[in-house]
Amino acid sequence: MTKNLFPSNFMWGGATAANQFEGGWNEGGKGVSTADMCLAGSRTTPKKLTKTILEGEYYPSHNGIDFYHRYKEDIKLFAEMGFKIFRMSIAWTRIFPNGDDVHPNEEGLQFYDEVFDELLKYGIEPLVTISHYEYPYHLSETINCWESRKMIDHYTRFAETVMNRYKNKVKYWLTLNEINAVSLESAGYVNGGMLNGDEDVVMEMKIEKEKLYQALHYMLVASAKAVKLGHAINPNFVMGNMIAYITYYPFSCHPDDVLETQRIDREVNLIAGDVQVRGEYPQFALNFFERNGFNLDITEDDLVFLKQGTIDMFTFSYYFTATMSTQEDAGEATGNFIVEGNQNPYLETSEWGWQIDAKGLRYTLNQVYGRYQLPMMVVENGLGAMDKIEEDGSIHDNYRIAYIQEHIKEMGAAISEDGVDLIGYTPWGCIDLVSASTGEMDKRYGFIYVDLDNFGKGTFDRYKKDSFTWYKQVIESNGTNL
Ligand code: BGP
Repeated sequence: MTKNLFPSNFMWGGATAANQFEGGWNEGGKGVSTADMCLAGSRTTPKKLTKTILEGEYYPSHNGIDFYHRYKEDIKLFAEMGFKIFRMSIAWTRIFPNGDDVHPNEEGLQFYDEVFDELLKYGIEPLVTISHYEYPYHLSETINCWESRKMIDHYTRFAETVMNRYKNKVKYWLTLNEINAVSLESAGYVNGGMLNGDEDVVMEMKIEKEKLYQALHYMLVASAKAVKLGHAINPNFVMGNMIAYITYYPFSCHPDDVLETQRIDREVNLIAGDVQVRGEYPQFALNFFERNGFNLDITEDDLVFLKQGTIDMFTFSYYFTATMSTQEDAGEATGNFIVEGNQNPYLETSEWGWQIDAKGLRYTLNQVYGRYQLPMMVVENGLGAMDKIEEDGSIHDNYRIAYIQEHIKEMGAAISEDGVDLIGYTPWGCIDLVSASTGEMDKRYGFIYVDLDNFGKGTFDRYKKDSFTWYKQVIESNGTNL
């Protein structure tokens, strides 16, 4: 036993997203989402994205891991681990099947009523991402989602509808998942719902940077409007953002590397974060837009909305760090297609090229808290790994335990030694689910194993991994028994 580093009301839990685990894609009046159009292996490189649902092809979001039908069983397992909080998202197309429908779909609204009731029955606080990596596909086809300003109204109507409906059941809300990721070229479709306009079934992602930052702007305005609405609907709401926080280190102490690191940190993390916390673009963002010749549609009204919708809590996902250099001989590229930069020779790398860096989490928490002084939650973190299920149904995932253990230690240090106001931790994919980047099942994060393979074959049965028992004990001891 070590000393207690976490406050007694620290919120331990886990995180999921509807498009990656719910399934029931065409049940209960649900419409087709952007995620529903992706074949396995195609989530961020939608070359195989189809305009029609092809007979006999496997679309991982269609069944997900079938939370839609098994939520009672799953929530019971979360409760057994002692979850205080559970992060999930609402499938937009369950509520507004086409995105621009006149009335919401009552059956969809009822589904989440039941899920929230089930969570509350066990004393688990829902943490709801209003929109996580899926949009009504109809809006992609008609207005190209976040390429269009019209999306702001569609989103705010959806947000208002769900916040009103669940105002007595949900207190913690996140507006848009990994909002800053839309500016990364690999995420224009997955996070922006943007097609490239190609009429053909086969698409290449060639969305220009300007369009991506324009999309980010519209999303920031939509997020601010949702925050403002949320505060009006229930003053007790805690409204948060959600940033894919990518911490970069200078590859060397060469001042050019340091400046390069500062540049990318600003472009990737700080533009969105500053706007959501401070309600205005920092000067470096405006200079960046100008330097690149971006002619963005940013109106005076937008600037007012940004000011009125600043967040109460800063949340982010944290998986890896990267290094930046201006030198030609700075070593290998990250091996992680999501980020640019170089490998860090001091870190180990996951099977998917993500460099594991627990101390980097402590550093990141301090950076963010030092900049914004808001309560924070780490709402995604974890190790994607292949698991082996033994004949007796056990799964010995000591590598996952080691990963999370190290990250928890660093969070504890950030709280107790550095004074960071961290209020919760929801590791990603607390139950195995479909990977966002690969669209496959074998990149698993869960404490709970789901019998399902990359081709949709399996019983969907749930098994407790070794990490299940371990995490239960971590929560029970409030992070002292690691
Ligand atoms: C984040 C997303 C999640 C998620 C996670 C892990 O970027 O918000 O939806 O899946 O990353 O990524 P992956 O599934 O690609 O391993």
